[in-house]
Amino acid sequence: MTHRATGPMSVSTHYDVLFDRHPANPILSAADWPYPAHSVFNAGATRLTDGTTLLLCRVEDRRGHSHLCAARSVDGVTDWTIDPRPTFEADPVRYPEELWGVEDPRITWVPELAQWAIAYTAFGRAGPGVALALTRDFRTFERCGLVMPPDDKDAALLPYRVHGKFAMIHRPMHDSGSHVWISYSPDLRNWGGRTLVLAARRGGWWDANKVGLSPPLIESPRGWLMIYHGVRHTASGSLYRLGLALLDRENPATVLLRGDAWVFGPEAPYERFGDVDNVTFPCGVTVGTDGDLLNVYYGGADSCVALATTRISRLLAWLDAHGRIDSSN
Ligand code: BMA
Repeated sequence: MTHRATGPMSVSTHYDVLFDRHPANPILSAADWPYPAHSVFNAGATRLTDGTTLLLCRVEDRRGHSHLCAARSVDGVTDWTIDPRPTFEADPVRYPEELWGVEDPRITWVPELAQWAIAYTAFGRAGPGVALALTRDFRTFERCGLVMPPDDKDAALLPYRVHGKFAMIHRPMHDSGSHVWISYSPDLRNWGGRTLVLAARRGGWWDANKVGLSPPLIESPRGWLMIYHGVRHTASGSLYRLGLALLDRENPATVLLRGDAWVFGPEAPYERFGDVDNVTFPCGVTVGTDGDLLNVYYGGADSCVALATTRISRLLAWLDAHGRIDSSN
């Protein structure tokens, strides 16, 4: 029997392929921008009432600071209409925590408020923290200010209250490791009841030391589906890959299943090479009209926006086959 040499650049046929990269990838980059931009990546995503896909892209300028800019497309892949100027900029005079920019938005439609809530990283002198803003149209925004003090990021609001309170997934950073937590609030401004949800593993695991929510939690018939990123530190830098977990619908602090293997990671050139090599970093998803198709929008190597598609049912089936209840070590 002959063996063909396969390096890490090639797709292994021995693991399930859960996500299909769109052939048009990368779908957006700085070259598409109507005003000077250094890089465009890590976009939040939602569908507007008329079915248009809206991406709220992180745009980095040549100062190294980021702002957010909306891009709209009927099919969610091509013909993007990009706002001619920044849609949501840092406001460091009124919000000093935004001194060095706003990054990595996660968008949640909140039926109770009839508004979208955008959780984003506010980067200031004290480090990255989590801030929240509300909008009805992605043109005007009401800021709630800093809701999780530094160092904290990778946050998204849940669309519904949990036991009477708003709930937010976030990722505080600690010397002991950076883990996924949930916090609760009666009014979106005051937060407490912090509870650990998903811990980074240790040692040689792909998700050792640092994990974080990627897109907002995805509602499924079985509970909240979580796509999270795990960071592996190597001699030549960090590897940002994605894993899956399923959280209890009524009590999202409870992990029902967590996979051991990562399910998506840097392979394509636009994921392997960029400002930060070897990064796949989704901040948003949209769900198809069938309630199952999942469009995952992700940053490639901190340099572009790319799209991968999958099915919620496919991810749940994989978790049933490969997930464990207690898989924290
Ligand atoms: C994380 C975040 C992301 C970024 C990633 C890789 O900590 O800051 O915005 O894509 O690092 O650089």
